[in-house]
Amino acid sequence: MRECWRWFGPLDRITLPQIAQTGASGIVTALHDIPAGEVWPRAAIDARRALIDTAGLGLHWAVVESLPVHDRIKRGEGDLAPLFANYRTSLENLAAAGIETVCYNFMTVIDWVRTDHDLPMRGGALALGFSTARMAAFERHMLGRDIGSDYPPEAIAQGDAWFAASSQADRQALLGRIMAGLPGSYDRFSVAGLRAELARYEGQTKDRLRSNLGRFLDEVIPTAERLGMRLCIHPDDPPRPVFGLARIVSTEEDLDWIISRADSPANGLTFCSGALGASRANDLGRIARRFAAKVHFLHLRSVATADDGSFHEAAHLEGEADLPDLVAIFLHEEARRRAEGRSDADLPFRPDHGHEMLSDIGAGAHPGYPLIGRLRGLAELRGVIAATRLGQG
Ligand SMILES: [Mn+2]
Repeated sequence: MRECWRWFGPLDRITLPQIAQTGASGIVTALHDIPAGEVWPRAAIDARRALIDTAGLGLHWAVVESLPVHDRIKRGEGDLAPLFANYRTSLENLAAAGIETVCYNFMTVIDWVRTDHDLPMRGGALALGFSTARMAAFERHMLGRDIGSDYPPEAIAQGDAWFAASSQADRQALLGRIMAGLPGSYDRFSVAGLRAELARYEGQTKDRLRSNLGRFLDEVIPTAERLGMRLCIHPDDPPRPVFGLARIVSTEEDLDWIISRADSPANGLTFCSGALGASRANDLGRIARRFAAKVHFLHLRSVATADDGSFHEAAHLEGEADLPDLVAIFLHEEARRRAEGRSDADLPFRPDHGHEMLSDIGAGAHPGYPLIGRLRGLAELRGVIAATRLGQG
């Protein structure tokens, strides 16, 4: 398993020499400054790769996360031929630079959602979390949505009580934390802006969203396959509807639909134990065993869930995900690939998120991406991997 680290590029406060000190060798990054839908030019890809290669640190660009899918493709809106052509050109440019693994997602409007960025853990570390009560309060009282039975009745009642007691500052802070998951920019939607954006997805049912993903796969998978690339879709985070938006990458059945939709080695999955693990209906071990052959990239972390669907991000070896079991499954898969002489037998993985802790506090990392918290996760996983390898002989 190839130890990787997500780096947000030259503007990331965490530097390549710091990443080298964590022991990771693979860099996971993207050209975040290029708007979704535009071509990633060969020169820009080469410049990013050169930054990583020429640092003399033994690092290489292992995975693109993410090559974003334009919202119009997700909505199936208008003439999409130029957008599909641009995506294929970006894949060709990445392949020419030697990059083979490309992560993407099919979440609409917002990439990930948390209501809390600073839940106190033991000794003062801070974790990300999702409260169904406060999400229900936000949707019902700030967004003005009819949330019907989207959330459990007790969560809705708790959310009503939270809202009634909240100050204007509490509400603004909640809006800021929820909107932090907006992709690609630091513009935060206002409530009015979010409402307008959501209106563009009215009538976008699960079936329609699936057919739009199917069309995307039809358009790009043959090119990826010809280039020897591996696309890997990231699950919805959290794996439940938010803002009433349809979700199609949340369950085992969803993953089966995606894999069955295009039978190609280029059509694969990012196995994110944290995103999938936030739903108790997902049996992580079962999903990992079932789809191991289609997994091209691993995000390893663990969450602790509550009865009402709330969760928080636990330390990597705590919470409910059995990461040692998942590591064993994927080491086994690597051995199987190696026996077949495959070139993709070294699976890239990264510690996906970590607590803000020690010198992370106040250091201003991206939410979920602090230096020390992820270093702790990576080091623990490295130990698990080494011990499991010994056990598997
Ligand atoms: Mn993930």
